[in-house]
Amino acid sequence: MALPAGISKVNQFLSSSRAALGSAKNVQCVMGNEAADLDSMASSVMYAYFNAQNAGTAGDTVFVPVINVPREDFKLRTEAVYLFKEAGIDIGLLLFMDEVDLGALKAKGRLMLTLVDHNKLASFQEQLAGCVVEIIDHHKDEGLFTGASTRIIEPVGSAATLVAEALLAKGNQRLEQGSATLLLGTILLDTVNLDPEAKRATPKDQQVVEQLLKSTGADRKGLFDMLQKEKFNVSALDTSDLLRKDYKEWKVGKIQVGISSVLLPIADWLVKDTKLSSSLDKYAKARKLDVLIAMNAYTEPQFTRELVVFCPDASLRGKLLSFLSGSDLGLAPMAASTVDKATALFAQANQSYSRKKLQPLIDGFFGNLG
Ligand SMILES: [Mn+2]
Repeated sequence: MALPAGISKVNQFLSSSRAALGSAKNVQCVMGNEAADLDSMASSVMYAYFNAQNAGTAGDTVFVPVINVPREDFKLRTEAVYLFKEAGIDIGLLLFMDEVDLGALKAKGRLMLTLVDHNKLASFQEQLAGCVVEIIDHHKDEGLFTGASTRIIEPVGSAATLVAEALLAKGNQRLEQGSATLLLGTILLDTVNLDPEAKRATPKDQQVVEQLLKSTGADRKGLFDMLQKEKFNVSALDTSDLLRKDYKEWKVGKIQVGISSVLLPIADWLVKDTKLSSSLDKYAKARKLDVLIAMNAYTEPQFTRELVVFCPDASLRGKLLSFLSGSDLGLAPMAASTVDKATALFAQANQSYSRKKLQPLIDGFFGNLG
């Protein structure tokens, strides 16, 4: 398949900025937020490209997008995997957080930071605060970095809208097809295809989308539907990826608990992974978990919830399972010959139990164990 028009320029930019990391006097990193969702990733790539175009070949600063998660995590964002591919961007050329030492660049006085899709650094990155020179964001203004040379913070539906606006304002009435596709798909996903009922889209999002549509020739609904579908398409992920895609872990008393939201029916999971119990065991051991819970949720066609409880300690497992079975979760055991005793599978009738609601229930139980 031929690449979208113009995207080779973006790939060349990514390649040369990576290559110049070691030698450039100043490194201006364009960094999205720590959740590294599609908006953060697309906005950082396109805004770094915009900065580099503006700066031209003169100057001793290299502009580089930095994806704020390890490379290993990119595949978990299945909608991003789809859209970057559709736009023609070579993922191998992107720079991920485990591939650059921002602290070392800062120590050498070479680091400048542009924050996109956030305007407050994550707590583990607060030591970089002195390096922030630009902000492009759509979250609530935290009132920080007021001396930044660019400080665009507007409550639009997507940071990509503000990045697209900057690119379009630079005399480009049209963007190259690949770049426009990346920005357009991101805005559509963030605004639920500009749906007024979702209350995400602003007039500016609408206006930018209209302009981007001219550059891509895309079918708006078709692109949105594909992205929405790919967001829930976990077929490329194995059990460990499925578990860590949307995962929280905490300690109650002496008990280490992990809960994952898994977007797959248990029946499909058992087919996909015929050694599910040993995969759960491996995941739990690596994180020193006493209990690992998977909350399976899917719409096929009705919204359905199921629960997997993995607990190798027989005594703890007995207490936990009788507590959960007696709760208002509405659990009905499911049988599967391929899982061992440590793994309990349930259909869950009470659909109101999201992780937010299950967590305090579990906390209460383990808290009372003493
Ligand atoms: Mn965003």
